[in-house]
Amino acid sequence: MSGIGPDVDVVVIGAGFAGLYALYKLREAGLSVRAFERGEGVGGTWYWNRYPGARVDIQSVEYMFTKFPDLEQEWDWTELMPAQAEIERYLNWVTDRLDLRDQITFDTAVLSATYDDVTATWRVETDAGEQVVARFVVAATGCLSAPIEPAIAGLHSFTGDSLYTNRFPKDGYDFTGKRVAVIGTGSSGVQSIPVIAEQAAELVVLQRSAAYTLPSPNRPLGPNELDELKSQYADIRAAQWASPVGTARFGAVAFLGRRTLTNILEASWDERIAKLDELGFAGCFAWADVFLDVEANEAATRLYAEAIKRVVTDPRTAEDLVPHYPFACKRIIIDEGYFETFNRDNVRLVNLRKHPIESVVPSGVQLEDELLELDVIVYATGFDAMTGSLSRIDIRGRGGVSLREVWAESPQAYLGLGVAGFPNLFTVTGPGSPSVLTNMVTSIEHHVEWITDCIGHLRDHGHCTIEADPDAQDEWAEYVHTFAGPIQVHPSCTSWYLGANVPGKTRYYMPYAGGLTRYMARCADVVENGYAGFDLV
Ligand code: NA7
Repeated sequence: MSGIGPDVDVVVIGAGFAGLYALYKLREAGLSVRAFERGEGVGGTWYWNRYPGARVDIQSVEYMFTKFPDLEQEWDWTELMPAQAEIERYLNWVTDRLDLRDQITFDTAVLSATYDDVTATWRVETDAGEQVVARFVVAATGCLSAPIEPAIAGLHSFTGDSLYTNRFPKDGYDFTGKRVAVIGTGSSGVQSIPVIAEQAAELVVLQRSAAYTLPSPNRPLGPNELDELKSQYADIRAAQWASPVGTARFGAVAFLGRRTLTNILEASWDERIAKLDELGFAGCFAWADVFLDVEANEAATRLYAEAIKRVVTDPRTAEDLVPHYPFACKRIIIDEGYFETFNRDNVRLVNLRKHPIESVVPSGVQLEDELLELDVIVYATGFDAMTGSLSRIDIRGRGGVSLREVWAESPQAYLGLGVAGFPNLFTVTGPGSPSVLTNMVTSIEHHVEWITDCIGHLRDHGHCTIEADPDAQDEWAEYVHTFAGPIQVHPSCTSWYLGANVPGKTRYYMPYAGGLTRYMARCADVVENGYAGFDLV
């Protein structure tokens, strides 16, 4: 650490999609940058979540950086929707092609970041004992990177293998011949269960809330298909950037493109069933009113129960697999053979609402009415989303105020990018950003470019600091709330969008659901009006 002035212009925390792009753009802008990454490699979410079956729900040709026309021609995707390993390979390739690796300190977590009012700098401290003073901090810490440990008694008493989907062993795990339980049926559970079932001797799925999941349209890209797509990249990019969700080709929700204007509430049961016959699971939701109206949503769930019955042969299991909260209040899952897995002889579903877990014990899981003897427990129990990764760092802004404490009360960030009281701290995909409701890569590119331009503006105009104005932040938060409809904030919804999956976390709808295009226009407007809502000093 130098005695006078900062060591670097910017510290970037994280080396996933956001951190890598931030590193590239900030360096391109002529700024000195250091990045710290907790993992041993790049990838962020795609580094840690290497559980069997992990796959993105966006088409590969849109789940990549969009601003490198030469580079994108060189990268060959093999599937319509890539699996974790391929995305991780892509990010490593990009890192090397853009020559970013040397600027990243791996295997190093940032423990604290403290703002100094006098020098207008941040002192960043790592778990390796290093201290770096920077003018700006760009938190590229991801929305789904702070794992939650499930509140289950005796968790650490188990003498078999405990695995976590969100930090799955790097060399994989062989479930062959093992008695396995998976706890959690969100995206990670639903994607890993069919793969584990194929290997395990016995698999028990411990389900607290049933999942809404749709069959994945994934397939290998056919011969010449990628060449054809590459020749259209310019058009694909234009369509992507014009789309409110940052993806024009719709991976998981392809059925949305086939949505009719018919309301499910105006359709007879026979008409609803006809839609199921035509579209399968997607037919439950291909109605105009399902995403807007709670009653319509309930009708869709009844149709979904019918769709499950068509696949799952055991009636009690089929019934237990029906969710009891609105469709699309949580992120829609895509799966490969999830419901079919429950027809296997070695797979059993336990409905935890009827048979709660008492505790984990040395030999397995003790339910209220049964002991499950196990060799392996897989926890697919989720994240402290959107705020958790930053709240776990001791971040102190003006006057020593703690971001953790500020966000515990109300997780707000102006435009999702900056927090009042924390000058020169940028939160890529922070609460109040469209991020998780869009293609993350597209949103990340937008946010990072906005931040880079902003820092360039400050430098060019001789400003030392930028800080969100508390009133502007409040107004933004109110505006963000206008987009959270009755489905998203339904009392029965325990989504991570609401923070409702974390015991004790304030129930607060965090992402901006107004669409990326509208959001980008607003961000541009803020800039045109001299960074309206921010104080520049
Ligand atoms: P999710 O979607 O938060 O799912 C976590 C699952 O774990 C969910 O089914 C939870 O049930 C369950 N869970 C959590 N704690 C417990 C305890 N204590 N006992 C039993 N079951 C529990 O996380 P994922 O990793 O699957 O997916 C996160 C995102 O990654 C996903 O949305 C995609 O965007 C990609 P609950 O629903 O809380 O009743």
